[in-house]
Amino acid sequence: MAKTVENNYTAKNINILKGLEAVRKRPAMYIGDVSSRGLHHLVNEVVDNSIDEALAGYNDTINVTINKDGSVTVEDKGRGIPVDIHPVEKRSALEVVMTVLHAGGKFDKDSYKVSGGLHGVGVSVVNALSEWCKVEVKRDGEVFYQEYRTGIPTAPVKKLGKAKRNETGTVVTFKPDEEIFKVTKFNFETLAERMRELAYLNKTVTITIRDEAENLEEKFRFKGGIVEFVKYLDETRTPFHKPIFIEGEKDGVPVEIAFEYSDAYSENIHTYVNNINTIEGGTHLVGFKTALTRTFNNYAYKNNLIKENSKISLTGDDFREGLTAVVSVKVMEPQFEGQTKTKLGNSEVKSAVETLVGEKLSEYLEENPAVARKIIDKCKRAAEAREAARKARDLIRRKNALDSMNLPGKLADCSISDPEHCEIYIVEGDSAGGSAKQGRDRRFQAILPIKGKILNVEKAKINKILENTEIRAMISAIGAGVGPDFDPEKSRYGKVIIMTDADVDGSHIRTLLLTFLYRHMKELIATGRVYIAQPPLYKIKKGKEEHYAYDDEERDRIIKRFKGNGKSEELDEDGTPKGVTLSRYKGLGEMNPEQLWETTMNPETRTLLQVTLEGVETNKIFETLMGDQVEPRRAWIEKHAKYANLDI
Ligand code: 0RA
Repeated sequence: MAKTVENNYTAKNINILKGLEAVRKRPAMYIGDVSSRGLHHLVNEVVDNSIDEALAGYNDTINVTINKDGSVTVEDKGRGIPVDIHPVEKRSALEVVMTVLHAGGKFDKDSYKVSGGLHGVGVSVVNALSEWCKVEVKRDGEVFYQEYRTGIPTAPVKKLGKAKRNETGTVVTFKPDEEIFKVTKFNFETLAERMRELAYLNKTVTITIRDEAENLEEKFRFKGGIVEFVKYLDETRTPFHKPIFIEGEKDGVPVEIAFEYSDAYSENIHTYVNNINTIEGGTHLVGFKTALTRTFNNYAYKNNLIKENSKISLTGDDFREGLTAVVSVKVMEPQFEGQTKTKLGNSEVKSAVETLVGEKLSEYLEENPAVARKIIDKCKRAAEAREAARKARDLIRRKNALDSMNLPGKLADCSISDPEHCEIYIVEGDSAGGSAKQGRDRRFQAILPIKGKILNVEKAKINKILENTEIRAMISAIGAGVGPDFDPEKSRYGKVIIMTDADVDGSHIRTLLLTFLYRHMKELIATGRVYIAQPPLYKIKKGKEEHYAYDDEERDRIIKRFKGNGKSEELDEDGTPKGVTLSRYKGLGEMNPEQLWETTMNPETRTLLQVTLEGVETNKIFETLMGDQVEPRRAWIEKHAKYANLDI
C-alpha cells in the first residue's frame, strides 16, 4: 500500500516536472512573449490572483514592490493560498497551486474565472519562469513558507510561526529568470499604469506600488471607481456634464458603465471583462453602442429635438463623437475571440448590457433634460461634419485615389497576394526606401517610401487629410478603406511595418504615422497588424568579427566581450578597446541593402515591436503629443524623457 502511494507520488512529481519544463520550453505560449511585455505580465498574473480575492470580498490591500535585486514582491490581505494537505496529491495545497499548471486553484466554482487571452495561466507559470520564488501565507493563525528554484520546491512547506490575530494573506516574491527573458528590468511606469487601471476598476482596493531601486512610490485608491476613471481619461478635455453612471445586474452579468461627452472629436471607449482590457471589443461593446444609439434617437424624436423631415439622420458614430466611456462587465465563463484574443464572444452579454443601458439611460435623460439637449446638439453637429467628410471622401474616391485598383506609383508591391503572408514596410525617405527595395524578399515584402514629415492628422480637417499625397498612398496601398469605412479584414497585408531612422526626426515621423493609423485605421492596430521595425543603433567591429547592437546595453555587453578577448586594457579615443571600432547608425540610409535585410527585415533574425492599444494612456498621449497645446506636450516629454521615443 505504502508503495503504491509512493509510486503515485513519484508519478505526480514527474508530471509536475514535465509541466514546468513545458512552460520553460515554450514560455511565449503561456505569457505571450519573453520581451518586456511578457516580463511585466508576470506581475499582472500574481496581482490578478490578489484582485480575485478582492472580488470574492476578502481583500482590500495590494502592495507591489520592485526590489533592489530586481525581484518583485506582491503582497495581499486575502484569504491566503490554502495550505491543507491535498487529499489526492498528499501534499500541501500551497505546493500544488505553486507548481501544478492550471491548479490556479479556484476550487470555488462561482468565481469570475479568467480564461483565454494571456491572463489566468496561474502563479505556477510565474514560478516556473523565475530563477527563484518565495511565498509566505498567513492563514489559520499561522505563517507558512515555501521556496522554489525554476519552479521546483527546495523543501516542503514549513511553518514560520504564529500570525497576528485574524491576519491572513499572501506574499509572493519572484526573480524572473535571465535565461528565459530578454529583458529582466521592471519599469515602474508600466506597472503603475496597470495598477492605476485596476484600482479604478476595483474601487474597494488600495494598491500601492514602490520601486526600491529608483525610490518611487504611488498609491491608488479610487472610491468613485470608474466614474473617476472617466474623469481621469478626460483630464485634457472639457466635458459638458457630470459622468453618467449605470450599474446593475442582468441575467447574472454584473455591468458597470460610466461615460461623458466633451468637445473632443474622437471616440474613447474602454471595455473590460473581468478586469481584462478587451481591446477588440465584443458583445458588451456592441450592446452598449446599440443601446446608446437607440435610446438617444428615441429621446430626440420624442422630444422634437430632431424634426421628422430633417435632412440629417443621426447614426451610431454621431452618438459617439466626443464620448469617453468605461464599460466593465463580469462574466463567469468568458469566451475570448479575435486576432489577439481580446474580443468578448458571449452573446448573452450583448442583451444584458443593451437592456440595462436602455432602461437606465432613458431614466437619466428624462431626469436631466438640459444635459440630454446638450448631448443631442453635439451629435447633430457631428452628423453635419460627418456629411461634409463623406462628401470629401466621395470626391477623392471618384478620382479613384483611395482605391487599391489604383496603387501608388512609389509602391514596390510583393508578388504573392495572400494578405496573411504579406507585409508592407512604410519607410522614411526615398534613399532608405531604395535600400529596402533592393534588400527585401520581393515575394512577400512590399515597400512604400514616404516623404519626410507627413501631415499631423490631429490638427487637420478631414478633407485636408484625404488630399494629402502620402496619406492617400498609404490608404490605397493597404486597400481596406479609411475612417468609418475601414475594414481590417480587407487589408492587403498581414503586417504593416513602420521603419524610420533611429533619431529624433525618425521618432517624430513614426509618431505622425501612428497618429494617422490610430485615428483613421484603429482596427488595424487593435487586431495586432501594426509593427515598428527595429534597426540597429550600432555596429561593433573587431577584425573580421562584426556585431550589431540594438540598444546601449547590448553595445556595452559586446564591447566588454571583445575586451575580454583582448590582452591589453588600453582604450581608444571612443572608449572601445584597441582594435575595436564602434559606429553609430544615424539613419537607415547608411546601411546597404544586404545589411538592412540582415539586421532589420529578415523574419528569421529581425525583431519587430508590435504596436498595441494596451493601457489607457494611448489616446491621451496622441492628444498631448500631436494636439494644439504646447504646455502639456512639454510636460509630457519632460516626464517621459527616457521613453520619449514613444514606445506605445
Ligand atoms: C487558491 C485558492 C484560493 C485562493 C488562492 C489560491 C489565492 C492565490 C493567490 C495568489 C496571490 N494571492 C493569492 N490569494 C489567494 C481560495 C482560498 C479559499 O478557498 O480559502
